[in-house]
Amino acid sequence: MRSTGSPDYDAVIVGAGFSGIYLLHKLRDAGFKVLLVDAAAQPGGIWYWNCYPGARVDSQVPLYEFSIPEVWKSWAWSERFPGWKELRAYFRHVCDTLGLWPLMRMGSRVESARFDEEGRRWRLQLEGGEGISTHFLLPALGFASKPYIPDMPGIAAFEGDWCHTARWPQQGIDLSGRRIAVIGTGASGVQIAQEAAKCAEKLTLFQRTPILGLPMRQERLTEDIQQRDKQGYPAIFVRRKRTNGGFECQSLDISALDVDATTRNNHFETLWRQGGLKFWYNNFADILTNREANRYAYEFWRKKVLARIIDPVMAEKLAPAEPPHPFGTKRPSLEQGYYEIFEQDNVALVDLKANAIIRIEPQAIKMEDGEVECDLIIFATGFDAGRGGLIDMNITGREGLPLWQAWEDGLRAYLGMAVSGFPNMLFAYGPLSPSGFANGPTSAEIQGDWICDFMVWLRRRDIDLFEGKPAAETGWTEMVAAAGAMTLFPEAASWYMGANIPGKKRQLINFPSVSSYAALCDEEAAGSYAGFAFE
Ligand code: N01
Repeated sequence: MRSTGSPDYDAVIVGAGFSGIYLLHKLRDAGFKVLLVDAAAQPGGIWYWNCYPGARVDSQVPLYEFSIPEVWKSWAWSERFPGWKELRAYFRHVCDTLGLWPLMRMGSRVESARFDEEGRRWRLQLEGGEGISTHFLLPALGFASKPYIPDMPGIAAFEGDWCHTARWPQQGIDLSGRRIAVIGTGASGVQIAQEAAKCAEKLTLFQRTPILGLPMRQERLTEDIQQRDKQGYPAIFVRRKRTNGGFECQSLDISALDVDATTRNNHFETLWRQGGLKFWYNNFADILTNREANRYAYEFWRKKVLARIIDPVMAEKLAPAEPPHPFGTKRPSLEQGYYEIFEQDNVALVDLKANAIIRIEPQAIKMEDGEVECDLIIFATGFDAGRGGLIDMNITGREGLPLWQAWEDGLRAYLGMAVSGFPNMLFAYGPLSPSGFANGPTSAEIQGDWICDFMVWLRRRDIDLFEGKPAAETGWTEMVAAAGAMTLFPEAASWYMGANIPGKKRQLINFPSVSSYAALCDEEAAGSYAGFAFE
């Protein structure tokens, strides 16, 4: 490394979620001088910030954990779909087992990161004023680190409490006896609503688009059961890298149109009974690419849900005859009694498409028709997915180019990891990688292994600087768009398409298959990283 002495670190990782922790483990073991920083007080990433009642993962044990033997062999879960407290404990277990704590600086926010051309290093400014320098910058912020709160006139004068689900106070909020408004019915809205319905004096959900919820089928797990099942874990961990979603299996290779109605319904029924996201990722081959196949899935889903709702007006709002979007093109949330809460006297639904919010009053939400009194407003309104956290980190590349400006006309990135003009920076779980489409740990391990191998390759050749080539980046960005165009995803106004944020360019922000992604990354390595320029 040239110029004014060595930087403080070979690599600084930002973010202590799955991607950041895995990178730390790999790079430390590969002999790099590495530091991880995170604004949160504890590791866990999303599971630190989203500590609202009911927050839990939608991938069943053992999919949502590392494949590192010393970690999984010494850990047991209490539920098939663990909640945020247990996930946080798991992260502590990982850091204990792998001995990572000395390399982690928690409670330390990166205010800015600037590439110093002269010194060939990244200069990071931490909250509080401390500056550190690093050869490589590895942001691992997750896809959902920047909450989105829509403009709501009057919110500043609201006399009750309000917060976003992803900025839930660490000390918690007691929901009992409150008059609660939940805005948004994505996965976060569903989870908090199920809990609030149990104890709120009044819970009102403000729904713009109905969620197409799938039954979770939660189960308690014992250590004995897991001890027995652990024999099969290594095979599952291998298999999950060979699927599109990073789960243990994937879609069938037959079309929903190539089987008779009985066969089709039998398969739907089997997936439905198994619960979890299987109705999404283990369904017929063309559910997400063919309108007719997709409609069959929707009709099955609707019939199941209608059987659980007594009031026909409510039924049409929650499970309309016309699909709000093709099934599965917004992430289906796993529910636990969600449809039943609307039978309770203390629960109401406002259909925002028929009755929009005009403003927030000091003690109520005022709509076009009427108002809802409340003392707690919960924004479950999602995230500026993919780019939001990275832009907030104030990253500046060559010639003072800020990342937000590089992405002004849309997200672009090579391999979903590198942006030209930003040398020696690779982000994990970022835009145009599988991230939001993929099971987190699967994606974290594929990218973490690849990044570590790349850094070792650079070290062996004494290469000081790398940068994604603009042509490779354009090719990758166009390829992700072309892959998206072959699916029904562009038909939904979802965060997958960047459509949930006013002014954000509509484009598929995730690469649609983990296994193909891994193969392309392997190809890049086998081809001596031809998509990168080196100095
Ligand atoms: O956010 P979302 P989320 N006025 O963007 C509505 C993961 N996750 O936090 O659909 C009124 O999905 C918006 O309406 P519409 C998972 O990958 C996982 O729930 O745009 N409403 C929608 O209903 C998930 O997909 C878990 O019409 C407004 C909601 O807010 C991702 O994170 C749990 C509005 C936002 O839904 C994001 O989920 C939680 C406005 N101006 C999250 N703007 C697990 O189970 C938006 N909305 C693991």
